[in-house]
Amino acid sequence: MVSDKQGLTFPRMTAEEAAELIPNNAMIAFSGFTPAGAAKVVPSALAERAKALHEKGEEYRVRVLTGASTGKDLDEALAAADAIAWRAPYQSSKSLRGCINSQKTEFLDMHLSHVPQMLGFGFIDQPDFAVVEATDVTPDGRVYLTTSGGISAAALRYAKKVIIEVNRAHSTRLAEMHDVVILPKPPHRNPIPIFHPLSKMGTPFATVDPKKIVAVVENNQSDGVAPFAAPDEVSNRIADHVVKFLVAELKAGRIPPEFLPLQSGVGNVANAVMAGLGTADDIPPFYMYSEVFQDALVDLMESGKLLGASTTSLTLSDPKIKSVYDNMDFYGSRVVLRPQELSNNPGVVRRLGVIAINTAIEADIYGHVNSTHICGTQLMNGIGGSGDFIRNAYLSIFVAPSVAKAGKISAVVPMASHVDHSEHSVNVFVTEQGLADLRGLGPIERANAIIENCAHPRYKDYLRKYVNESPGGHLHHDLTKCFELHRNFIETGEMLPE
Ligand code: 0RQ
Repeated sequence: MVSDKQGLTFPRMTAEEAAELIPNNAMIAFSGFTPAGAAKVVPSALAERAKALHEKGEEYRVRVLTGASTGKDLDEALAAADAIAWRAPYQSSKSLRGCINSQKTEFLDMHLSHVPQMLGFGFIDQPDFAVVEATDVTPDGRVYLTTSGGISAAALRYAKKVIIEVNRAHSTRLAEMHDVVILPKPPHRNPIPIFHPLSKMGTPFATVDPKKIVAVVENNQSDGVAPFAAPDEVSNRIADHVVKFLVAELKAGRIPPEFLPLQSGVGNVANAVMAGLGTADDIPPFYMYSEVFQDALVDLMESGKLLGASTTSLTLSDPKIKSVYDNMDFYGSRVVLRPQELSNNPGVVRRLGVIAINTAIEADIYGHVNSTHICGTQLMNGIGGSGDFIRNAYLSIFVAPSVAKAGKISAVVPMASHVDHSEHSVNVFVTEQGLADLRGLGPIERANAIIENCAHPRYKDYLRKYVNESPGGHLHHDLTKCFELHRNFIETGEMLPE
C-alpha cells in the first residue's frame, strides 16, 4: 500500500480552510453511521463558519446526507448553528430534532439500505461534496475507511468534490474488517454472494477518482460514543421474555439447532436484550447480521457466545474500541464492516433467516408499529434500519416498555398515530408485561393477545372496551374514538386522565 506519507499529492488543509471551500446550500454527503466513522473536524468548522456568517447577516445553510445518525461534531454542532436546510436519512440529535419539528430543517426519513442506491439512481441530488473519514488515502485513490461503511463508498463515487479527514486515532488494521462494494444498477444486478454472515465479496478499501480530492485534513479524535447505562428493571424483564421465547422456539424446532443470525436495534432495551441472550445457557453461540455493533457485543465475542458479526458500524465507547484495536488478531476475522446497502440488504436478510429485534414507540392492538413519530407529528429519530430488517426477517420481534413518561402514555393504543411497520410484518410484540405471539392469528385474536399480554394493567379495560364496543367488520374500529388516548394526552398531558 502506498501510504500518504510516501508522496501524497493532495492539498493538505486545516478544517477551517476546507470548510471555506463549501458554499451556501451545498449538498454534502458525510461519512458516519452513528458517531462511528463520522466526519468530525470539517463539520465542526462548518458550524463555526455558519455562526460567523449569520452574525454578519449572511445566509449559510447546507444539505446533509449521511449513513444514519452522527456524532456531536456533525448534526448537533450544525443544527445548533442553524446550518442544516435539508437532512436525510436518520438522526438522533436533540438540536436537529428541534429544527426538524419546527420545520426549519426539511427531513427525509428513509430506509437506510436505500441511500447508496438512491444516490446511484439519481433519486437524490448528486452531492457537491463528500467529506469522508479515513485511516489513509493513497495517490491512486484508495480510501481506507474507519469505523463505519455506511454510505462512504457511494458518497466518494457520486460526489463532485471530495474532502478526506485522515483520522490517526483509528487502527489502520480496520481494513481487515471492511468489505466495500457498490451494487451495480438494475438491470445489471447478479445474486449477492453473501451466504454466511461473514462472507466477503468486495475490497478492503473504497475508491475515488483522485482528481476529485480537493483537501485532506488530519485529526486525532475518537468517535466519542457514549457508554451504555446498566440495563434497568423494565429492559431486563423485556429481555427475559425475548430469551424465553427464543429458547422455546429452538426447543420446538422452529429455530434450527445451530440458531440463526440476530439483528438487534439501537438503544438501552436492545442492549439489554443482547446482554440477556449472551448469558442464556440454552441459546447456542450465534452470529449477528446487524447494522450496529454495540458495546455489549464485545463482551459476548470475548466470551465465545458471539461467533462473528456483520455490521456497518463499530459503535463502541472509547474503552471498548481500544480493546478491539488491541486485539485485532482476534477481532479482524470475526467482524465484517459493510456498506449499509449490504449490511441491511433485504434479500440477504431473507436468505440468511435473520431474527430481527427492534424497538417501537407504540403499537396498536392489531400490531401496526410506530417507530418514529410521537402522537403522529413529532419526529423522534427516524425509521433507520428497522424496516430493512423486520420486513424481511425470519422472525420479526418488536419490543417496548408498556408505558412511557411515568405511565402517562400507553405504548399499546387503539390505532397507531403513525405507521412505519404494518401488521403484515410484525410477528411478535413484547413489553415488560409479557409477549404476544401474533403468528397465525386473525385481527381480533391479535388484539386480544396484545391487550392481555402486553398492555399495562392501567390501560387494559379501556382497550378491551374499545375492541368490544367498536363497530366490527374484519377489524373493529371506531373512527370517532380511535385517537382518543392521543387527544387526551395532547390536551391534558395524560392518555387516561383520572
Ligand atoms: O424519551 O428519554 O425523554 O424520556 O422516547 O425511549 O424507552 O428510552 O427507548 O432509547 O430504545 O428508543 C423507538 C425511539 C426507542 C428508538 C426508539 C420516549 C421515551 C424516551 C426513548 P425521554 P426509550 P430507546 C436499528 C433500528 C427507530 C429506529 C430503529 C428508535 C424516548 O429505538 O429511534 O428501530 N427506533 N432502528 O420516554 C411519547 C411514546 C413514547 C415516548 C417512548 N409512546 N410517546 N414518548 N417515548 N415511547 C436497526 C439495527 O440494526 C441496529
